[in-house]
Amino acid sequence: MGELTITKHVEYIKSLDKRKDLETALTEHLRMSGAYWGLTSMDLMGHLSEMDKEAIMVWLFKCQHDSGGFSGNVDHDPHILYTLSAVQILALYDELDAIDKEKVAAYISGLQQEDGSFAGDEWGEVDTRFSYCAICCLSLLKRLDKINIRKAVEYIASCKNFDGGFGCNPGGESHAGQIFCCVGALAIAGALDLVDKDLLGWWLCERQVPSGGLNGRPEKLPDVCYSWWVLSSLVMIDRVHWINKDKLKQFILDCQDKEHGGISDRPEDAVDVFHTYFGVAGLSLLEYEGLRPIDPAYALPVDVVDRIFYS
Ligand code: GRG
Ligand code: ZN
Repeated sequence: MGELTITKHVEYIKSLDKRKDLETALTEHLRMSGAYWGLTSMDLMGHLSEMDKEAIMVWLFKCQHDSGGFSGNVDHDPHILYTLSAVQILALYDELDAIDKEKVAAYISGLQQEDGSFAGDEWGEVDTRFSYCAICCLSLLKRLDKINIRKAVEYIASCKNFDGGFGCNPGGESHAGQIFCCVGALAIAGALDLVDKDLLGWWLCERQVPSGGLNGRPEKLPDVCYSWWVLSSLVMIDRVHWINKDKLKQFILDCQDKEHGGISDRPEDAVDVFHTYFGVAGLSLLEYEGLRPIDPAYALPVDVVDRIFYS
């Protein structure tokens, strides 16, 4: 089996800040999530201290709005996706006490709808991704009591399909990304009994293709990011032994740019920070030597989650 070229990936992530190319321009609006992906990868590889915490904190606070929500970058509109990323970054840096938690919690609870679902922002798009963001974020802030959690769980349960999977809305097709969101939210809410574990586990392990990689739906191509969406869901429902772990490890390692660092969606494609994070996070779930363990529900290193809840 090949090796994870940690030193190269660390250099790749450190170089992202200095780049001014097309990829940087295209992802400008979601920089908060990009920062979370890069910083979490660095922490899992044991190199977080090499990032400029001071500068990151100054920029992060510039992205907070009067509503309490965070935007993807300075001068953009707040959204629940970036609010979660900002809170996750603060958790990584043990700086959750540096924000007004009540204010952030009020922003999130204001997005809950009558049926228990969540809108992503003031424009009102509803999606189970946002249910996950709300529940994960409020749990990290210890403010789950600010929403109607019973209704939030009922809404997620209403998005469950005949195949055991979950979609973005009631009746929406099962997709591994949405399954992570629904299973993760139910895990945090203590409601995993609502998941049909054998049925869902079967659907999820069927995502492994002959190359060892995982896809997000039947008939689709494998992609490194599903090493997170699918694998974390399998771990949460205790069915990870239903896939071939060594073949998946090999697929992720084959997607590395061993010369310049970074991981791509499929072998030979161009690398990006999103797939670098999901490759490293997937290998961490597979207990790859030299990586720190990641929590499958909070998508943060286990010791960060332990520090919040057990110290
Ligand atoms: C903290 C890890 C973390 C996440 C925050 C944003 C979010 C919550 C979750 C997103 C879940 C999701 C829907 C992921 C799927 C992303 C993706 C690869 C979409 C592409 O889907 P298709 O169907 O592509 O267009 P395929 O792979 O099927 O060809
Ligand atoms: Zn992908």
